Amino acid sequence: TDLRIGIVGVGAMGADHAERIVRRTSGARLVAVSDPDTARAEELASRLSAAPGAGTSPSVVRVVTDPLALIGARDVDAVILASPGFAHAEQLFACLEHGKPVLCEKPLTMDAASSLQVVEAEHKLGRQLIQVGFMRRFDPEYDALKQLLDSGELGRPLLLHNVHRNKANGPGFRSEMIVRDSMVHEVDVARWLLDSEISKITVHAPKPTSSVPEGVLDPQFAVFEMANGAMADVEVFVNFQVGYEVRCEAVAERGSATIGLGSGVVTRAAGHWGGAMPEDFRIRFDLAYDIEVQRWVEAVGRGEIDGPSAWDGYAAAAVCEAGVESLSTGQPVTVDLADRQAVLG
Ligand code: ISE
Repeated sequence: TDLRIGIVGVGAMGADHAERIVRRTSGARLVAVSDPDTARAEELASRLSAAPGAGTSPSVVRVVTDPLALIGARDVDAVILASPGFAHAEQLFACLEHGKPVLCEKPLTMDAASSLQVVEAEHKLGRQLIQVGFMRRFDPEYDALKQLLDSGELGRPLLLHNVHRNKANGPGFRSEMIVRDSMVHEVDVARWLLDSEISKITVHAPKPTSSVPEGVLDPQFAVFEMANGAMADVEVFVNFQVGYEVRCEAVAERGSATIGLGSGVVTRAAGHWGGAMPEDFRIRFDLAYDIEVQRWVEAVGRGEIDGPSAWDGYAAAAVCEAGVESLSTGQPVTVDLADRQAVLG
């Protein structure tokens, strides 16, 4: 039987996941959606109720106005949270209370303290119900880079250079959000690829691009110091104007490896070479999201998670909190991370 999924929040990301569940995920069925914009939720529900699905049964998607009612609904086996970060804490606690597995889009919560409470509450239950939507771990290019580094072929990784650019973001995408919603991906990538916690973060910002409102610091330039001695630098530029671009070069003792140089066709013609740039992350990471959700559905069937845990979400929140502080002072900030052993035993 299909895993019956409810989605909270059907903005850009939630609607993308809804399509994915209905059209491209096997062993899963979308049964309910919730969004403060009821008209948007109704439109999606009726469109997808008619859609031919990849699952074994046709989807009949209903709208549940109250997100907590959706989480508690008896016919919802598992939840995808694609609501804004500030709504996550309450919704995650509801998932834990009802014993519902949840794939939570980043950030886990808005600050380290509430993220740690989530980790502790889940730990008390004795089983992992929360997976965090750091989908880059499922991107075939990142995955290949991780395997290459883990193989030891290039020797010990010394540093990472990361570039993360968006075509544009609304004026509401403030400096702190650039850290918590965008840079958070590199925070997770660095922890995962380098297999170490981030112990110190410094976030600098050059004189901002003229495409942002007064007071918004875009682009930003961060340095992560890892507990194991490696380092990473990150450029995050969320109003690049040109298109979506995510690159990572790992430099190790005996070589380096770069990903994100442009998938698809690179042409050479008329004195130029190049390819197309995707509009946004839904296009660039389409396959990563498909793999993430398919593997999550299968893991939930086994009573497990298969990807970044609540701890990973908490660690990222703690780093971003320090990052926001560093952005305002320009000084390095030591990350105050709870002792993993003490929390998780
Ligand atoms: C967005 O929220 C994402 O998750 C994208 O992956 C990221 O590239 C973008 O900067 C964020 O705004």
